[in-house]
Amino acid sequence: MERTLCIIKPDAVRKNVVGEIVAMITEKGFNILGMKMMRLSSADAGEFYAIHKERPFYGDLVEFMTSGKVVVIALEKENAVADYRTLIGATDPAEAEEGTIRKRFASSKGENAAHGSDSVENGRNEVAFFFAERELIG
Ligand code: FUP
Repeated sequence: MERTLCIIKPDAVRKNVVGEIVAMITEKGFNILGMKMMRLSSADAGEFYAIHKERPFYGDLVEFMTSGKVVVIALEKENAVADYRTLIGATDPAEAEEGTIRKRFASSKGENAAHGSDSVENGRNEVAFFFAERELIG
């Protein structure tokens, strides 16, 4: 079983579409192991996106991710990482397929409604970044 991390980003929380996104995820057969609403600190968002530290959009990304509440969701399923990437769609909503979370709810490449882990290893690491093992219910 693979794990992957979903973050429903501040733009989607502000649009009141948390429920619709959770429904899209569970309809695809993902098991929710853990879910919590939180407001990220700059330190947390900066560390989470440390891989992008040298990119020109890093400052705006950290600012956006700390601009309001997020919902972090630990997901499990066979082939979870690739299947969840398919469900969220391309980073840029203009390139995202019909029926994807980003096509429906994202407004730009920066404010794109949902995060998804990009590899099996990152899926496990990103779930562990936000959840203690005892918080995860199989
Ligand atoms: P993704 O894995 O689809 O979330 O995309 P990336 O890991 O490439 O980017 C992570 C986040 O950085 C995106 F969700 C939004 C932000 N970003 C920008 O703001 N501008 C860009 O050109 C690329 C990414």
